[in-house]
Amino acid sequence: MAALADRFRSLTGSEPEGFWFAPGRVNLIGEHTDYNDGFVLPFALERKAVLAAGRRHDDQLVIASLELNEDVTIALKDLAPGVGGWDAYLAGVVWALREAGHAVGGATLVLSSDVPLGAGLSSSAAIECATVAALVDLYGLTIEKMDRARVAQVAENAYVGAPTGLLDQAASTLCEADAGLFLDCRTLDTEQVPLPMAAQALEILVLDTKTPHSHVDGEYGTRRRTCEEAAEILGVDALRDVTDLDAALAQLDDDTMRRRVRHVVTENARVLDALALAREGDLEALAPLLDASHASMRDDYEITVPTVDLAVETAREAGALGARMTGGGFGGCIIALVRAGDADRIGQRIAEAFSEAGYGRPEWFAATPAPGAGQLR
Ligand code: GAF
Repeated sequence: MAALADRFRSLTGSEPEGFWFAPGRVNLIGEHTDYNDGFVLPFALERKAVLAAGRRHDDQLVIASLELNEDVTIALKDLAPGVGGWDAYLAGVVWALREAGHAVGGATLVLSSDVPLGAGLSSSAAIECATVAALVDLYGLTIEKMDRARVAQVAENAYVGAPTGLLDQAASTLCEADAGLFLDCRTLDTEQVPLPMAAQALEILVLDTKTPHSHVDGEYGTRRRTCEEAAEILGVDALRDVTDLDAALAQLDDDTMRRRVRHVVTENARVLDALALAREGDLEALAPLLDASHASMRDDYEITVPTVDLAVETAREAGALGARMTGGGFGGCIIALVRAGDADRIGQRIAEAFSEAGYGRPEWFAATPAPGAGQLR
């Protein structure tokens, strides 16, 4: 925060009005269900994007990044979708708030984030949600948390141009410490689900395979379009509405489409099963659901890659109770449910397997469910 304040002072000659943050997330279960009006169960990480922020009175947006050592100045009147690079994640939020009719003026926003980029841990949602949190407080806006998440999603969809669902922004905004966030992406009902990992002598290993992924890439959009086409053929609003999977599969001619539908429908069921188990407080029982989710993403949704599959298999061989890829796919991170104290040993074992296979060294940490966006001071 001292470095953020220094940079803020060098840009403005004054002190920041405050510091705001929003976290990255892992998704415990419920992958590619959000844009099918389905269910998700993420939790927030301690890794976060932090902003030193203050209002400006010259109708300019000054955005700086400590890590990139860059700054960008944009006039509010020039904000337009498709414009900008890394700064679009912040500028897009200002644009989305103003489009929604909120009285937001200029701002200086100095960013630092320790959420790894392109690792499937929602580094972009963390930046967007921290920006929403800062602007809401700076400009005295009244916006409920779910609507804040939706503004951040508009920034991602319309301004940055990535056709993602609400999972990441909802997690970054609404999660609470020591809990998962169950979200029904149609009704937007939520439930904070206690995840007392330590009390049950468990922990979640998060391992970054370092195989980068990107949502602006075509594969995510292709999966989404296939789901929408399938819903249309099946005569439902969204795949969430498929109640008889076998009957639905019998109506589809295309094998790829059938497998995409099977993933979404079975994944939604797994989230509901996971919710029921977590409500009962039986966290170890989540393990087979994590394994089944991974198999479904690998075989039916086809969004895993060899590094991710090797990490999951090795985690299990090394004693993880269950493991799966987390996030949008095509690289990024896995999570593994492990006995307390095992995370580092299992991470080391995966690193050895990567080395034997000629892959680069992964990075890992044990995750604790952390709170969503807010003001630091
Ligand atoms: C990415 C997207 F941003 C989310 O909306 C979600 O679809 C996820 O991939 C897959 O579950 O993180």
